[in-house]
Order: sequence, then structure tokens, then C-alpha cells
Amino acid sequence: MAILKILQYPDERLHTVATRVTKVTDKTRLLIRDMAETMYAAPGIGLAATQVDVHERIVVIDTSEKRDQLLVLINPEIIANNGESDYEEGCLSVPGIYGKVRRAESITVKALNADGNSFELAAEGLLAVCIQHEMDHLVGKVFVEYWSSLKQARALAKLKKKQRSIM
Ligand code: GNR
Ligand code: NI
Repeated sequence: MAILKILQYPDERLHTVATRVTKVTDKTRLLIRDMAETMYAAPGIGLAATQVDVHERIVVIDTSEKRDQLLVLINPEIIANNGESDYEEGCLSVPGIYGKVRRAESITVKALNADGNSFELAAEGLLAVCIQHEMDHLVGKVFVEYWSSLKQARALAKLKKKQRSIM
């Protein structure tokens, strides 16, 4: 297994649109294992392949308290959504920046699992937020891009300042 490097905003590769997985192979499963290890180590509750510079529609999520319920979504599609809610989000690619995003309150997602079998999942609360956040990564969208340009500029300035202090 391996811990992968997570791209940091404003890296332009985060804006890449991922392509569909045509066949779930051992290579796909190896990537999924590395993505899960990277997510747990970070630690985070989700990770999209885009964030580790692999531009395929693959997501790993674990919102469980004990961090023992890995959810794998390959080629995820939202087939139903209901309501609206604002949730304070963060992102491993935008460390130290937190803020609200309005999304569907509950969703039904259809995807393939790591065996390549199709399944449907109804989600609400944090899981629904996380699935939508990860699916945005797959189309090249980072959560701060929902904000006004002023709020985005402030977040970027804060990130740059933090990066300077590390170097
Ligand atoms: O670890 C994460 N926490 C989180 C908190 C609120 C809303 C979304 C998230 S996802 C994030 C991990 C990440 O960046 N996934 O892309
Ligand atoms: Ni993220």
C-alpha cells in the first residue's frame, strides 16, 4: 500500500474532468486501496481520485465514527435529490479553509462497487454532503468555488500566507 500525494488548491490539475471507469480491474482495486490508506492517514472522510492526480471517476468515503466502513463509488451518478441544506465544509486539498456550501439535503446515488457491481444508496446528513463534495472533485470543482469571488480571494490569501510560513 502507499500514501499518495494530495494536490493542493489552487493546483490547476484539480480542475480536470475525470473520465468514466470502463472496467473495474485489479489495477482499479490497487488504486482504491491506496486512496483509502491516504484518506485514513490524512485523516479525512472522503477522497476523490482527482485529488491524487488520477482522473478517473473513483471516490472513497468513510463517515463512520469507528472509521471501519469504507464506501467505494465508481462512476457515481445522483439519481434523485431532495431539499437543501448548508453545511460547513473542509477539503484535504484546501487545508485550513472552512465554510458553508448549500447542497441537496438527501440524495440517492447509483455507482459500481470495487467488484464492479452496480448498487444504489440513499444518503442524508454528512454522508450526502460528502458524496456531493467528492463528485464535484470528479468534474473539477472545489468547494470554495461556490463562494463569492471576494470570499474565494480571502481564502486564497490565507492559503498563500500559510504556505509561506511553512517554507
Ligand atoms: O475530510 C473531509 N471532511 C469534510 C468535511 C465536511 C464536508 C466535506 C468534507 S470532505 C473532506 C475530505 C476531502 O477533501 N474530500 O474531497
Ligand atoms: Ni475535497
